[in-house]
Amino acid sequence: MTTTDVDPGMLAALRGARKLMVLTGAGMSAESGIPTFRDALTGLWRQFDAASLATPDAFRRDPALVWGWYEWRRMKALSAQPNAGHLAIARLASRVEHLSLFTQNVDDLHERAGSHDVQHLHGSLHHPRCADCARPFSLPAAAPVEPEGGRRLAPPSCPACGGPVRPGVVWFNEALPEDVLARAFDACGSCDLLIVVGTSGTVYPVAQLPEVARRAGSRVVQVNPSASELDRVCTWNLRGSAAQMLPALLDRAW
Ligand code: BV8
Ligand code: ZN
Repeated sequence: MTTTDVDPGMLAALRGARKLMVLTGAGMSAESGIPTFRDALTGLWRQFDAASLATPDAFRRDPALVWGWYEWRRMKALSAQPNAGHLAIARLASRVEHLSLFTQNVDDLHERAGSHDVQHLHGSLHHPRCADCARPFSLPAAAPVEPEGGRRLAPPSCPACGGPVRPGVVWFNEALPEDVLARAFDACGSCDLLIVVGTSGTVYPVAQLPEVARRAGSRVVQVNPSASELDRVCTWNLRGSAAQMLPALLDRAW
């Protein structure tokens, strides 16, 4: 069922949920000013699409092009603020017995909104590591200062082995963190309600989680201003933005 308003059945499912799972994608951070993965890239990277840069091959081929992109994105993430949708999800945790939050996003806006135990299925901009020996690398606390149009930037060298430092994200054709993915499948299989926010449902294995939840008997609410690959799977498709619909859901439920 597709609706532009919060539905009484949805509210009852939310109020009655003992175990609630939330899964977010790039649309969750759109109203914080962070471009989604679907949005065209700009500046130095405008002739690329994100999926072609977010790969180990792209980094091997041109580490400065890729590292410059991630530092520009890290600057954007650090200068962004959590939006009303992030804050609503953080508030939700005190309303239900058990909430598990999984995100495909690599920013830290859920954490900065007050959510705890945020599970990053695709890693994080804030935890780079050595591409060779995997030793974690500490970035300076201050946000990088990158030109708006971006620039090529050679990645730092690992102090232990001299290898190039890489972003702590999961690239295409890289395995997701096994423990986080296993927890996500467990949560899908046991939650009463899954709320999916701001994802096109096009990237696997995460894109299959809503269907896993439905098959396990959960109901699924999707919050997205547009149709997505997940429409056919979700119990309710709530057409609206994260920053509008999530506070409305909470305000109407309690
Ligand atoms: C793997 C981190 C195996 C990096 C990302 C064919 C079929 C099935 C699978 C595959 C296939 N070919 C290849 C694969 C596998 C591949 C894949 O799924 N490819 C796709 C393109 C078909 N998957 C992988 O490679 C994964 N790994 O399979 O490994 C393996 C196993 C063992 C050993 C080795 C290998 C890894 C995938 C992870 C890639 N990394 N991100 C970075 O950020 O740079 S993915 C990246 O795109 C994001 O993290 C996100 O997860 C994903 C999709 O983006 P969304 O979050 O959905 O955002 P998007 O822009 O797409 O959409 C935004 C949505 O928000 C829209 O719907 C929009 O309407 C909505 N919206 C907009 N504004 C708002 C809003 N919603 C609410 N409010 C708003 N205001
Ligand atoms: Zn190293």
